[in-house]
Amino acid sequence: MKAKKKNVIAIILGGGQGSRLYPLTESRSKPAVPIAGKYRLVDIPISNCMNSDIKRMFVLTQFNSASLNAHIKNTYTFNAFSQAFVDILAAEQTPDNPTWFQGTSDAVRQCMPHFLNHDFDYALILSGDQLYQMDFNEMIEEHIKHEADITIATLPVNAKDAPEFGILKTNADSCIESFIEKPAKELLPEWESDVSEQMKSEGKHYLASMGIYIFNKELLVELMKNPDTKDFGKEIIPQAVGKQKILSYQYEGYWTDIGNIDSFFEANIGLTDDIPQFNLFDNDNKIYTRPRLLPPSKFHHTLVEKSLISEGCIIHAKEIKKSVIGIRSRIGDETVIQNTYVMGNDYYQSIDDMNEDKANNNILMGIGDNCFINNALVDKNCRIGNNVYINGGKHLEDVLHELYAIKEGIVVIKKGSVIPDGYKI
Ligand code: ADQ
Ligand code: ADP
Repeated sequence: MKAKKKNVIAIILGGGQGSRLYPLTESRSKPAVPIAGKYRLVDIPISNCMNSDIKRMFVLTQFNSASLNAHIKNTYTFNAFSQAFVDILAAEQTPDNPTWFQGTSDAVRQCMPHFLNHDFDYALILSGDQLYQMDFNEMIEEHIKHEADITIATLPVNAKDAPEFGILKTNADSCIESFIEKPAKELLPEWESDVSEQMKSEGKHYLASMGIYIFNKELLVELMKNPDTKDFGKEIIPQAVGKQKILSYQYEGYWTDIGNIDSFFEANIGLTDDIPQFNLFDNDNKIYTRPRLLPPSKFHHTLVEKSLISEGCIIHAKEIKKSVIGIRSRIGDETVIQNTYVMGNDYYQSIDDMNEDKANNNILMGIGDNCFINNALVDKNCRIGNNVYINGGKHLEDVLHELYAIKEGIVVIKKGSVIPDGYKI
């Protein structure tokens, strides 16, 4: 029998209000948040799709920021004969639909007419805020082989993390027999699964949904007809259990949610480990992003330890440790940066511009001289003066300030903030 053609579109859920990543999402949509110095969040699921040969992608977002548009338009330009595309679909008000997306499946439901303009047999639904590398072809092959209606990617998690996820149990054929969205801790004992010895030894006894789904087209069309169901985890999946054949596709590689400040920070700083769990240095699984044609980074006399330095930086600093430094960063003399993600700048200041700023006692773009920055996220286009002291850590309480926010001890300097000389946090 001839193998069935894998005719797949990808639907990337680009985020609701983005409140968990605030203030990084104050002026941009979540998929446009810069990650790892030179990428944006949306590059991760898009790259996974491209590396899996899935080249028709929709990014669903609550609002369409200029930076997301520019990034997608300038990055994912395909040959006219390839049929490949990345389309941004933003929540839109129409006469019958005055509201924003009310949840993940509501977002898919509202965009259904756009998907149906294309020929497809399977829809691959992905989250936009996860860091992982996965070959979706294997998952699609399993879906087809088992003649499933829905397939969910799953991974074993421990009891501490289980209440954050959809938790499920399968039968001997890996079909999902029961599912509960974000179970209370007290309910967990009923939800243990028979996981591999390796996972047991790591205390990971529960099978969690990764929020990655394959749906057969006809079923998706049918399920999306009901405007009362708004969310995949809360409604669509639990209601499909027992009615549809739902396969669990178990994954045991590195995967992490980067939907809040704490996990976003950890994921970025984790890239500076000796052997990071997420591999940016992989010939076969490239992470795509915008080719910006920036010059090489230039250092004066800096001790750099376990750090990622992006292109186009001019760095005088004394010391950079366990940090990720983004494109076009400028860092002044004697400055020390530790455990920090500096996102960089969108453009350079010209020499004339800098001289004018100096003459007017304005602070230059980038980070000044003699600063100390630890446990922080510095958003793009900030102007941090001289002798600034920012020491994040658990000793700090959560704060929302005009220039910055503190969340779980991480100091987030807002995009474009001007931090005066000698400022202390
Ligand atoms: P959560 O991650 O809590 O649980 P949710 O917050 O709904 O689910 O987000 C899923 C994805 O959809 C995220 O990428 C999010 O940004 C995006 N999203 C949310 N609301 C959206 C909207 N209105 N429009 C567009 N995109 C939106 C889900 C499942 C769990 C599963 C975890 C795995 O419900 O069962 O275990 O994902 O992370
Ligand atoms: P990234 O992909 O991280 O945004 P870009 O190369 O796209 O990096 O950055 C260029 C962005 O900065 C563009 O959106 C551009 O319009 C903006 N930009 C360029 N020069 C200036 C400037 N002088 N002032 C403000 N914004 C600028």
